[in-house]
Formats: sequence, C-alpha cells, structure tokens
Amino acid sequence: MNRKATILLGLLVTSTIIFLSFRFASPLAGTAIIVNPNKSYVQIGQTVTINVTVSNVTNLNTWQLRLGFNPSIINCTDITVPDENIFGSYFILFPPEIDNAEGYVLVFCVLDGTYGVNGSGNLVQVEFNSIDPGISSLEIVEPECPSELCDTYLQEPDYEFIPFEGMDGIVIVTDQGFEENLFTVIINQETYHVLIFSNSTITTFNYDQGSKKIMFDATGTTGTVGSTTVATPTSFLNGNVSTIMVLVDTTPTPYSLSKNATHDFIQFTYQHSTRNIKIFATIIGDINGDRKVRVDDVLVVALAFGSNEGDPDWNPYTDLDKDGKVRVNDVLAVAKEFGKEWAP
Ligand SMILES: [Ca+2]
Ligand SMILES: [Ca+2]
Repeated sequence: MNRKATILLGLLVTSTIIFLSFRFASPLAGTAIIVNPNKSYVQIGQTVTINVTVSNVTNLNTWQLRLGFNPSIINCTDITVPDENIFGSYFILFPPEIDNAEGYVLVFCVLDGTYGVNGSGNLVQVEFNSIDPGISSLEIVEPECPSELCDTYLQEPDYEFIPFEGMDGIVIVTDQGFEENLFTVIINQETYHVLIFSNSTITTFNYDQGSKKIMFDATGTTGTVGSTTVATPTSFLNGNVSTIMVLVDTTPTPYSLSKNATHDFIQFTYQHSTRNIKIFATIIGDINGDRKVRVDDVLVVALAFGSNEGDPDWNPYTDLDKDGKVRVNDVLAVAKEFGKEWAP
C-alpha cells in the first residue's frame, strides 16, 4: 500500500470511530434502554436479530417498548422475550403489535407480582427481515408526555415512571456494490458526520449551512438503478418543522425515512448516470422544490388530481395529507400555504 492510501485509510478509520462515538454515546451510570448491537449489518434477504436491554434499573415492575424503523428497508418478523431476561420467568407478555406499514413494534410486559426488580438485563429480542438495501434506524420512541402510555416507558409497582435514556441503533442492509461514504462537516468548531450508503460513486459532497442543503453527485452505470441512504444530523435539514425534499437533478423524488434522536435516514432510488442530488427541508405546499408556494405548485397538485398511491405517475409530494390519494383536500392544503416561502 502506498503512503497516500495509508493516510486516506487512516483518516477513514479515524472518522468512522468518531462517527460511531458521536452517534452512540456510551451508557451513563443512570438507567438506559439500549439497542444491542447498536449497529447491525445484514445481507439483503437475510434476517437480523437485535436485543433491547435495560441497564441500571431500580424497582422495575412494568415496561413498554415502542421501537421505530423504516419498513421500506426492514420488516419485523418475530418478537420474543428471551429466557435470560430482567424478569426471569415471572412475567406476562401481552401480544405485541407489529406494524410493518408505519414501521414500529409495540411490546408490553409486566412482572407477575407486585414487587420490582433491580439491575440490568434483556427486555426483548426483535427479528427483522431485510427488504431493500439501505440504513434503517432502530429508534426507542420516547413519550413527549409520560401520561400518554403509547410509547416506551419503565414503571415501578406503584406506577411511578422510571426516567431512562434511550440508546438507539441502526441496521444496515447491504447488497453487492454498496459502500459507506463518510463525510465530515465542521460548523462553529463542532464536527458533524454525514454517512451516505450507496451503490453509486458519491462525489462533490457539500453541505451549505446558509441554505441548509446537502448536495452531492451520484454516478453509476447507465441502465442500472442507483440506491442511496443519507444519514444526516437532524439539525442539518431542520426537517422537524417542515418537510424534507429530495431532488434528483431537478426532479422531486420519493423517499422513505426513519429517524432517531440525532439523525434522519433518508433512502431513495433513481436511474443511474451522473445525478446531482440535493436534500433539504422545505415548507408544506412546495411541490417542485423551489422553497416557495406558487401557482406552479398548485398546478402540479391539480394535474395529479384523482391519482392514487401505486399509480405509475404517483407523486407523493402532491399527497399533502398522506392518505395515499390526491383529492380536493390536497389542493386546498397547497392553496392554504399559497405565497409562503422557506426561511432558515
Ligand atoms: Ca414551489
Ligand atoms: Ca391526499
């Protein structure tokens, strides 16, 4: 290996370690619910099993787990509580809810008794089948309000909630030709990492802080399908207050999405040649990706009127209320935003 290659490899290894330590802080002394392993690789078509464990818990009597994932990339096929688990053999597992359309599992388990247990151990084992190459987050979904019992929680026998830190994970579904491309962005002396997992050659990566746009070129053999997942810090897109758009050249392109506490994982496909990709947040009602809601956006929705998900010309951006069809509600929703422009 020549010297230049050694340096490059060294940089790559260093940055991978930084990326991992950045994403997955080590468990603190406090109580944590942990996806283990935090990063799994699985070949397309194979199954992968992950454990969800609890550490340093006191007086645990009941737990519920809501684990989110991207159902376009992995589907849940089985949920079991292993023999070696925090409750031993004294537990009641309620029938788990598996939703491979929305992308979550909901598991609820109580100790068979009015006491609590201490320590660390397994909660549950979740098996997934891999559907498509890409990266899916495994997100421990935490409630915004603990009184809403729909998300993940730990409880004492007297129904007191036990505070915890959720340690999310990811699953990377691999296939021939796919590689991880790691890019470093430094903003105000803080280092951020963007991981692009793709079967295209990724070049000219750039993140423009002012316009909050991720840009790069994706190149592959004409006639083949390119597939890319971009794992980006959530703050890069400001995507929580608006909607994420993927432009391939200038065409708004459908994507699937999963999130965790720190990152968005955006997966999309395209026909190969050299494609210019732009990913950014825009406002609701901007259909063509110019970050303004104008008459051309209304026209795109009007032209899609009557179309349904699965149609050959289906444009998910025109389905504003996400009910799988373009109807009068969607036209009204764009009209309501008419005149607005995105601001950083
Ligand atoms: Ca527009
Ligand atoms: Ca609709």
